[in-house]
Amino acid sequence: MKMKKYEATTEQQAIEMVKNELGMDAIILNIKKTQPKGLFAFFRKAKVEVTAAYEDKPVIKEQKSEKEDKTEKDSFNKKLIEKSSQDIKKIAQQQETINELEKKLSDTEILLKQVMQKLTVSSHTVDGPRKYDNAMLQFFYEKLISQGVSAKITEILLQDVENIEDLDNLDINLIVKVVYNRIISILGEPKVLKVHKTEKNYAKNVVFIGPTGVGKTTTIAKLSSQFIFNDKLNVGFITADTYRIAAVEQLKTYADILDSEVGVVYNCDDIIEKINEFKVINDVIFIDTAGRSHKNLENLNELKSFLDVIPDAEVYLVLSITTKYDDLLSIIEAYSKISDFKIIFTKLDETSCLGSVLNICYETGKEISYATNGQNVPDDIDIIRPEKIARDLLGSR
Ligand SMILES: Nc1nc2c(ncn2[C@@H]2O[C@H](COP(=O)(O)OP(=O)(O)OP(=O)(O)O)[C@@H](O)[C@H]2O)c(=O)[nH]1
Ligand SMILES: [Mg+2]
Repeated sequence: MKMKKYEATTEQQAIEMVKNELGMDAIILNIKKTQPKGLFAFFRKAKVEVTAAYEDKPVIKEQKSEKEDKTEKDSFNKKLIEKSSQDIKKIAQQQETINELEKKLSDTEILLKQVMQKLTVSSHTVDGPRKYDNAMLQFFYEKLISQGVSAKITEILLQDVENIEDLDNLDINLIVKVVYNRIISILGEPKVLKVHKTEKNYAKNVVFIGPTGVGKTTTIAKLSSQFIFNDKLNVGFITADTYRIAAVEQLKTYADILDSEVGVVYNCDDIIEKINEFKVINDVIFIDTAGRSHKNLENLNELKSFLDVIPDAEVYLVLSITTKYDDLLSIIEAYSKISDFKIIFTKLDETSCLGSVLNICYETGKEISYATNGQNVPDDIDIIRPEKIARDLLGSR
């Protein structure tokens, strides 16, 4: 096959030229209108360029009579017009198919983008940080995450805001208010240790348990000081921590300052005996225990049998807020198996991330009570203030 281009002022003329020269079998490949360019283009006419393909063999024209020639020419012209209109139709159909394909492609592209977007959103919620379209929501999301609030709970906190209509015109104060209230409701009402002057032969038994070095003994000293100095109550101390060298001495030092008595116990019988002795003269007995790893089941079981013999024990699990959140959860889970308890958080002065407090309240449903924020006895302790934690988490100390 060979190709040749023909130029004429109309499409019809160009096709006629093709068929005349190359014969009826010539195929029209393309029809292009060319606009005149350059200076004086306005005065020149548009042209039509036709590209045709033909078999590479000469078209032999026989000598015919004038009449034969005319009839042949007429029928040739008729066929030519038919053929060229068929060619034009074919090209138009091809163009239509191309247009349809292009539309389908662009529809598929849009669909693909939507799927990708959905995939990104869901993968963010499962594996990584969530991305919010709204800049203010994104800001609060990052703020809460940086405070140690888990991604799951942060999303829960922002859910109420997300549901607000007209999100784009949100007032920042409204977001703060909504999230603040949600934090307060998750933290709940902190539980204070209530001790009253009691009749003889009754004392409240308050036990402190928890991992090693979290501040159990120091917290006992802080809390008991308040009852002795502010409420003028009689306080007795019992320690079951006979494992760590100087543990007894540590509690005795505080007890001496507070002018109180310390009893040391080694087993379950000892503790029952000591409680019976102390309850006669005291309103409250603070019982210190040895720090126990939550992974040591034998030690935890030993602690459990100890707790089981203490009448009406009010138990506090002491946790350092500096402990990794996942470990805090494991500690709470392990200790939950041996007793019910309220939580005291220590060492708040050593971190600026209070997210774990909120996470724990949400995930475990445990009640919270006190927070300590320094080594000073008796001052560095206070009831947990949910409003203060909410303010800290929202970055408005
Ligand atoms: N920074 C800071 N240190 C604290 C706080 N509470 C306790 N500590 C310190 O933590 C260390 C351990 O305190 P303890 O009271 O002995 O801890 P414990 O839980 O009784 O320890 P074990 O009996 O060995 O399990 C001491 O140096 C305390 O002064 C607090 O709120 N902030
Ligand atoms: Mg101790």
